[in-house]
Amino acid sequence: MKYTGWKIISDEFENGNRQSKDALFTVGNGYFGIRGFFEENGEAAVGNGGIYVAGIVGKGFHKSYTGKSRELCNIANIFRVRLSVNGNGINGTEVSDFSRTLDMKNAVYSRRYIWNNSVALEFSRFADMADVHRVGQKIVVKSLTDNNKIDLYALIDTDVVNLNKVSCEPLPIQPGRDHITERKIGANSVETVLDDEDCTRLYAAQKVMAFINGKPVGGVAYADSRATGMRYGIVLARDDELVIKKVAAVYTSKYEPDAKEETAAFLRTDIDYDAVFNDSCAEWEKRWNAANVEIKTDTDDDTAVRYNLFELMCACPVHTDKVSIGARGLTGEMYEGCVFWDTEIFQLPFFIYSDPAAARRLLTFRYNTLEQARRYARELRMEAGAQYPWQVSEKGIEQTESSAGFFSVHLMADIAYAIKNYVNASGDDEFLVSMGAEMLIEIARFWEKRSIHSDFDGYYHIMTVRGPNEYSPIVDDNAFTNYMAAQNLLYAVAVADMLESDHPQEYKKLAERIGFCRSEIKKWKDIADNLYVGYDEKKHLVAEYPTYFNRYPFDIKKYKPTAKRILESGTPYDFLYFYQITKQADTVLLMCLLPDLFSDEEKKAAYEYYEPRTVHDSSLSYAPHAWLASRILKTEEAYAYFKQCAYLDINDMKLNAVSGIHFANFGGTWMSLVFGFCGISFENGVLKIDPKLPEKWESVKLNLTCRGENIHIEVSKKGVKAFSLSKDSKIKILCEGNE
Ligand code: IFM
Repeated sequence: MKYTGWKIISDEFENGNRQSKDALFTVGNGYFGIRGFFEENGEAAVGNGGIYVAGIVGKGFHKSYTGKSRELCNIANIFRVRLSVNGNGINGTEVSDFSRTLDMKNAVYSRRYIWNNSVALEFSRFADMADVHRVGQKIVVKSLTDNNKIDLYALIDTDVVNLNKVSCEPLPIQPGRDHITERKIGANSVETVLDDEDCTRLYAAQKVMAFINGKPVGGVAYADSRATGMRYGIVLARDDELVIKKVAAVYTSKYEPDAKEETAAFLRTDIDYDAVFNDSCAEWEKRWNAANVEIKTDTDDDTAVRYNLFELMCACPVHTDKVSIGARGLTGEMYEGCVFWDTEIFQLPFFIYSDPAAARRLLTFRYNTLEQARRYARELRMEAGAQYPWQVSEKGIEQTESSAGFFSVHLMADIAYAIKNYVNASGDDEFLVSMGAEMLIEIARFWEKRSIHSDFDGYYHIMTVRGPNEYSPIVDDNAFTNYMAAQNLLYAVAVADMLESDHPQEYKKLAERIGFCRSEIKKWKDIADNLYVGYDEKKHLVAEYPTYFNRYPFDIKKYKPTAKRILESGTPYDFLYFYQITKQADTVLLMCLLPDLFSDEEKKAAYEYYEPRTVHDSSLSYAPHAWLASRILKTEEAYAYFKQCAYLDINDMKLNAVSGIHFANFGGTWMSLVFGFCGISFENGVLKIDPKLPEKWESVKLNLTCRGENIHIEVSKKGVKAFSLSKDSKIKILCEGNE
């Protein structure tokens, strides 16, 4: 892999094993996620791609714990190309000078190679950030020899199947299911019906233009039973260049009520590819202005971090709050586009501080699914409150394949934590009044039902939970869960008080609507003050859960000799309960999220105890380790963990990027840099910067959005420079303790 600041480039052709890097080269705009697949022929069924549209799913076949299961759906291939040169279809042999590039500045993925020493080919594509329903594709065929007879079809092809859900198994990926039940093939447009419960209709249309040496050239309309488009039969002399420029648009009946009309309108409009591309670049420029991080270093870290941020922005819905970002975004079918706590705890902070409107939309998704969460709580026999499903579909329905989701209740705390985080940084009180307060009250009610008072020891206990450490699937008093729950309860009390005093009308309406009564608050305070957490006084050590210390030691090196998870090296899942083994950051993460509740001594004790017992069998583990290690001044150890985050997918360190890249980790990379190395925190209008940069970095420059102000920060070995770009800044900045 080559890194050039704004670009990452791979020149490995990897014939037969090509899909392993497809997810890595995904471009998107929150509506589309488009893997880096090859659009030209020669890829057989798995060459379909995937192109995913947020919230567009087909009928599922795996067993979900509740509800109907569904699969993220690979839509019609709007980039399909059939190409032959002198009657020979181009294929994976006779390829030279191959490279594929992700240009993150303009959000373009391109590939180039020479085929059979006769033509130089370049394919590039982008998902339009200015109008998210659109994509652009450009194909350049340059003749390297005389009289090359080119036959090129630029198509929309409905002959697609999903990739396979279990595609983290050894390559090549096996083709999955065809989710299209009906196809209407028109002239440069298709209408497909999916097999989901809504029988979603998906409309795709395209406009194609062709040029030889810059001069427009006509094509012939083409259609068969599955595909439609334009065909160009052309003879190229040496050095002649055929350029195809295409803009395609997709609308769906699930989210766009006028989908059919919108598609027809697109076909009627004159579309200028270059203008569409320029508008998209202009949108990306705005995003980068707010989000870019520059690291001065002689390593590749600057580009690698940018890659993490780029993919986060590609996955974030800008067009709706009816969907959120899945654990693997729209880059693969693992977890089927479902949303976990990954969004609130790991991804959201980046958006809170770079694009608060996007952060608000992501939280609004939780508000939009609050009713389903209430229903889920009742199904689970909880008489009050809301339980958000652990692995949730776009409709707010549980998709976890086992009952494990039921126990992963820290999600409620994570959502409430995220609301507080967002409101603190954005100052968006309107969100708190109109949506946040209701979610917080329902979550507080959930904790009230979930905590049990013991007359034996006088404490409240939250029993039978799965904390972030999923290798201890059912424990009592997980410290992460209990601490976070207590904070939620206190915040819910504060917000209810604020609402009653500052917004009495809204308070009254809400209280009536959800039957809320002040007397509930008393109990919340009592629970928050008396929730039990195991603690070793002598060692200043917080217990992940009280019986953790009594379990058997586990020899990680022996049982996890490779990067593969422990389970894949033959240790049965049920055996793991016996051991002091932590799948992913748990207490370590807690110390990062609530740093003011723990002393430096406790942070150090937690890191030193749990780090050697953590197997990092989840991509959510490295970032909290980098973050906490940097805060306790183990800077080089922190840097080693940071490297695992920043390059996790680029180097396919989890050996499963093929089934989708890891979005929690992308957010984790940002957090370990901003909150960890730069030591940035923002609370109650005060921005603190207390950095400790790794040896290999000379400086870091970044912008943060706090309470509507744009703050520019430069951290270097020599010191810190930070200022607000607003004239009447209300933010107090403390650099290493100095105002
Ligand atoms: O949410 C995570 C979980 O913490 C670990 N397993 C994968 C999930 C999705 O990323």
